[in-house]
Amino acid sequence: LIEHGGTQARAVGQIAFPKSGQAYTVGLTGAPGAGKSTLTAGVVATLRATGDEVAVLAVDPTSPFTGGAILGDRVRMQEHALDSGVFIRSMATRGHLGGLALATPEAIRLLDATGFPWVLVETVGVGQVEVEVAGAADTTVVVVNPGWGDAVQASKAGLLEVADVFVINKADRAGVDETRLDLEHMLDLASSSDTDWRPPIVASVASTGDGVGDVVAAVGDHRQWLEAGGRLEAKRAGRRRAELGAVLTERLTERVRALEGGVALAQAEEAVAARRVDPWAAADELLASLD
Ligand SMILES: Nc1nc2c(ncn2[C@@H]2O[C@H](COP(=O)(O)OP(=O)(O)OP(=O)(O)O)[C@@H](O)[C@H]2O)c(=O)[nH]1
Ligand SMILES: [Mg+2]
Repeated sequence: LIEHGGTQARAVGQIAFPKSGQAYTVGLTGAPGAGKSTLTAGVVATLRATGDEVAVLAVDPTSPFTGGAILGDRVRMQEHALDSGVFIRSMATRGHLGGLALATPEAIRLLDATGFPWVLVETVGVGQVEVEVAGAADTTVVVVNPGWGDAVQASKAGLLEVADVFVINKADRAGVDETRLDLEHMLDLASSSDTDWRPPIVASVASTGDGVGDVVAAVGDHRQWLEAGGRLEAKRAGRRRAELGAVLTERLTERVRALEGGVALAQAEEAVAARRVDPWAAADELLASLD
């Protein structure tokens, strides 16, 4: 329902909101094929070993009626398919007007409200919305691979800013040290103060499970840091504020969209085309007519 958006999604959201706020959310993002799903499966296994239940949202930005990625995720997370303590959903927006940016927080809240103590969100770190979605977690894990340039690509994609933990996955390949140096260097340039959190850099081989425990430990360290001094609550409050802004914009866009095909808009277009009115004045008039 949430993927489709509309009034039913709202009804679900209204029930979920007051029951939410307990789950810890972890975003995992990085370039296509970096090993996010494999790593996520490993993280799920580690968390399950403590007895905690885990929900995974694999956000698929590529297709509104998603195809390939779902199959891939199912295969990579197959070991958890029969575990009733694990919920895995590959999510596409289908019809939600606000797109992934608005649908994902609602989906996370629902999973939170149903009692999962952990919600993991995997997105491909290409595109502003996907990075934004992954960054809107309590802890964001950015996955890169060894080799010159991968860290630079991550930086260009805006992943540096959202990273709380860096993982150099596929550490069975050459170039781990170079990538670590690249990341350290970029963190040096970006660091603003000594009291800020400096993202740790962890190496892993997700396909064998090596280092996955270190990734979970680094997430735990960041969580502890956030929970000290009320940082976690402040971060979540900031997120809700940003969400309000996005919802407002979306609601206004919906109302403007409702003008399409109507007489008022056609007349305004005609007036602007004929130079009788300037575009700003025409827009103000149309907006006033919405009320
Ligand atoms: N050598 C090696 N291969 C790995 C490692 N981790 C994952 N892989 C392989 O890399 C490929 C991609 O892994 P995925 O987990 O699907 O990567 P992803 O980032 O989720 O990919 P997308 O969701 O398609 O962007 C698969 O064939 C994995 O088996 C690793 O640590 N070392
Ligand atoms: Mg994947």
